[in-house]
Amino acid sequence: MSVSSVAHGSPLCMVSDDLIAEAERNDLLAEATCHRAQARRTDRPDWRVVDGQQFLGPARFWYSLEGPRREALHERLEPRVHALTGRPLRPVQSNYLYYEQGDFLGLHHDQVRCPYTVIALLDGPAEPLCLHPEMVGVPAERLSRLVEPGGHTGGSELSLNDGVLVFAGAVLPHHRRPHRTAVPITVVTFCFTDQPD
Ligand SMILES: O=C(O)CCC(=O)C(=O)O
Repeated sequence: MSVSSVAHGSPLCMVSDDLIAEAERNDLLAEATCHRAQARRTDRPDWRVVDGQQFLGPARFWYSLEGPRREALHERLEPRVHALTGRPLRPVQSNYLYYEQGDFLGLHHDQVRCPYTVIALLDGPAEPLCLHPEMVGVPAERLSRLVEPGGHTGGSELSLNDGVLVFAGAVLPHHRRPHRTAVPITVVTFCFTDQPD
């Protein structure tokens, strides 16, 4: 998928091969690797709804909010994301995510305050992220009836090996299937908001 559908005049999903430079990616991987040992665990056996709209399905993975280099890149991404999406946005939250064998991220939305999320693969044999354009606009309580134990199935597969994903994660439900191999993967995510400080 390169560019895709458009919702309310804004692109739902884009893949960029130059949003993050190779040197920046290597720098992030080095930082993510440093923080791996202190990463925190998300282990959410059930779904829940946040802010009345954000659906969060079951999930199991490690994450780290540490990382000044990631935060500095988040700031530098702002004009690049503006150029891509046509919208002035402000960096709010970013994370390193680590998936080991069996870890997954079930069907979910990103935070309501973030019209765009940027996701890049830093390391490892990642399977595709699965996007669900057919579920845009489906209310959270209806998504809850679609929850499957251990993640989810279906969706349009998007390989993070093709580039950096810039997408409307707050409205476009997505999931990552359980990671199958013993070699872990490391992912970085950056959220951008249009809300005032
Ligand atoms: O695991 C991934 O590739 C993306 C993580 C994700 O979906 C998210 O942070 O919302």
